[in-house]
Amino acid sequence: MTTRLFGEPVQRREDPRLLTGRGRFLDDLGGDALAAAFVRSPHAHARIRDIDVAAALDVEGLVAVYTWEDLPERVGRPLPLLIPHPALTHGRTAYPLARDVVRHVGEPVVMVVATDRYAAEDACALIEVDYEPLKPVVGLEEAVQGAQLVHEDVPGNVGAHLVQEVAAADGRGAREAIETAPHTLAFRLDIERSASMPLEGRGVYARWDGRDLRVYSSTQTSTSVRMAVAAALELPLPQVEVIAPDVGGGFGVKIVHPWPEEVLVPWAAMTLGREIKWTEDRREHFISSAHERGQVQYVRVGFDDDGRVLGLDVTILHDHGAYTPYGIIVPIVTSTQLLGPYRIGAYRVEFTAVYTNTVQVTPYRGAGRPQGVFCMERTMDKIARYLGKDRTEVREANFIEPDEFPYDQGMTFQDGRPLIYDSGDYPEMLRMLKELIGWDSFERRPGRGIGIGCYVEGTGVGPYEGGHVQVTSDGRVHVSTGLTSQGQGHETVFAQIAATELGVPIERVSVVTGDTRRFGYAVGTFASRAAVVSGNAIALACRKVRDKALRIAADALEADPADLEITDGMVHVAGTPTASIPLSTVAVLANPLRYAFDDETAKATQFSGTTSPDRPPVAEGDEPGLEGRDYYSPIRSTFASGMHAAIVETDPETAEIKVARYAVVHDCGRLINPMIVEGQIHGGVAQGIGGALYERMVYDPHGQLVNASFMDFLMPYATEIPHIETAHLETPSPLNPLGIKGAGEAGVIPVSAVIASAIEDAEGIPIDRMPISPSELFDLRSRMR
Ligand code: MCN
Repeated sequence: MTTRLFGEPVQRREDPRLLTGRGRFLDDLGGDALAAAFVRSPHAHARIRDIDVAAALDVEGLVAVYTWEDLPERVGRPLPLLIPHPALTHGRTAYPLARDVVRHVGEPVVMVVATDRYAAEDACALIEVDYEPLKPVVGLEEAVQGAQLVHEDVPGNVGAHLVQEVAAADGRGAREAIETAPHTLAFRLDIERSASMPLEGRGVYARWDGRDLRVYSSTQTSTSVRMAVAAALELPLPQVEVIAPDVGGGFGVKIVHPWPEEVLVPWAAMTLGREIKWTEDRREHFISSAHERGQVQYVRVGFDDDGRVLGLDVTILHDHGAYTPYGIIVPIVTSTQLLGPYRIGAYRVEFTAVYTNTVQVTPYRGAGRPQGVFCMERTMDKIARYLGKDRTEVREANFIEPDEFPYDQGMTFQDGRPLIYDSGDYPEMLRMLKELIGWDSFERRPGRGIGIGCYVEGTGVGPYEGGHVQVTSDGRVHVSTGLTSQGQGHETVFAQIAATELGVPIERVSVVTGDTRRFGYAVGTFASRAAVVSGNAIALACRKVRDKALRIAADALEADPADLEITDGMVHVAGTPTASIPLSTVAVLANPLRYAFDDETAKATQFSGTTSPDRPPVAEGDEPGLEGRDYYSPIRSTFASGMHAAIVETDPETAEIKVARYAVVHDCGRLINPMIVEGQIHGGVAQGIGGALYERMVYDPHGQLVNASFMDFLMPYATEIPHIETAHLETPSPLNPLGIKGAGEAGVIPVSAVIASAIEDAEGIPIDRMPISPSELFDLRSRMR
């Protein structure tokens, strides 16, 4: 049995439980709880004149009705603005229940608590809210005109404006470099809104026992929900526990905290002294959670005869929806990571984030990068087309070379840290991709095209994560970390890390995530950070435990700790497996208070283990037990990278678009589990194909989301997703002990750019917007004729 499991395609340990219906998701809990439901605004923009709840009070089973007026000061104030930034001069967040103005369809206005959801929904239907409709602001163009304001005190609807500029080596700015470049191009790109669509929506279930509050939430960040709830309800942190049970997907939307419901449900549970649960329905998810993407980009580029970019000037209009709970992280990621694997002469990027009367925008898998990559990769393709060169040749001309790492792009990230690429090998990656897809032998013909897209992704952001590792006297290893899991396979990969570090069979390792009772200090699962940040923290905690185990075993074996190693759960002198002691025994020796149960006599005994009479049972500075805790706090992001290629076929009559082949070369440093990484990439590519060809939020001029259901919002089925061919390149990160980089968002990032590249190749028509449907391609063809 091997214990060197790091890097092995170990089967996902969580799957048998989840696939046989033994998962416990939010709605599987709290069967006896009261149900909450919400009256939500039917208007995109309106003033609330009056709320009449009288008719609802007669509904059988009704327990309570709350409007903003009923909330105590700390609960009723605007929700937190999580990541402030100096450029976000007019950040705005919603009240948990609308106070006087509603700013998008779906905004919660009244909360109802009843004995069951039917009664709660019946009561909601009887509540009359008197609205004075205001003119809504829908769409970026309307927002920038500023004739109508989303927030009365935000002039021009501009929440944030930021310019970042990196000069060329000769000191010239991007605009000057473009003016004097041999060739220039200018164009506009449109990326429509989409959103995370986890199978399980949001949900929260709370119970209060008069002293402690326990909250279950379908969240990506239980520790932050805990802090937010404790602050809002004025409870000391130790009296609040937040547990993320099994979570059926998140894809970004569940990092926002607290959601209004995450404050209101616990508050009502405390107020009524009853258990309360709310689970989001699909329509609520569409109109009351968060969306993303949604940008218009104006691009100017100057380049030389080889296609080398001398200057790039990008102006971005970013649609923020009605509120900015997550600050301006999305446009910041777009603007700072847009440059990808390229060494660009001079770069200027300017973005304006504007408010509209639509659902707020917060990060969705890829978090601003798909938009940035769409911009950069469309630019590369256009340069190639202009110069009549192969698209890969132009990319190669611009690549950062392997000997240029660490490479500083000159940009500053949200947290004020510089964006420095730590490692990578882009030319080799391109060579691998071309071979995988057969780029050089591709037979182009009308209606059949090949496309390419390259990207880098800053992953593993801080500030920190922790790991706790305990070996019990039965030789089992219990690992806990505070971040949550939504399907990424953490139970497996963290067990692989612990098994490898401690030299124990993986069957003996168990992993707990997302439970503040087990681990209170954590940040959360987003930004492809769990493997890097928690993974390294767990490895460091294991190393502490290992050192202690070797110390104790050395005493017992009368050996030098330096001569010992652990294999298959046995500590032994290297090269002499007979001189050994099981890790389980080491765990017993680590605790001077022993407890033993005799099966024959069915008697338990408890006693203090023998120690030397001249030293205390627990040495000064030591702790009882074989366990350890450690934290890992990255100095800055580590940069994963990837290149994708696709072959697309378009129907000459119907303009139907089919992705015939899809190939990925990916570099996330050292792989913990290649099978899980491939699964992550496959899921991401599928999501990306959705974004490229199907998924969009369609608002009418009144701000109504007209496709707010799975009947109308198209998502790809397995039948639309081709087999995805994957190859890995491993350039270890020099920044962290395990040499890893993140992988969770990688699949989705370049897909729109790749599909656009392939359709353009098949059709000979510029594809400057995403998504693109058959009818839009049909229209483009008609216009080109
Ligand atoms: N991994 C690995 N080796 C590496 C890097 C990663 O084996 N060198 C493994 C990790 O151990 C983990 C998985 O790949 O099991 C993803 O790792 P990581 O990149 O650290 O991403 P996170 O675990 O932090 O997950 C977050 C990421 C994000 S940001 C979104 S959005 C997303 C995603 O993961 N949402 C998901 N993948 C998802 N997958 C599912 N099923 N559901 C979601 O909601």
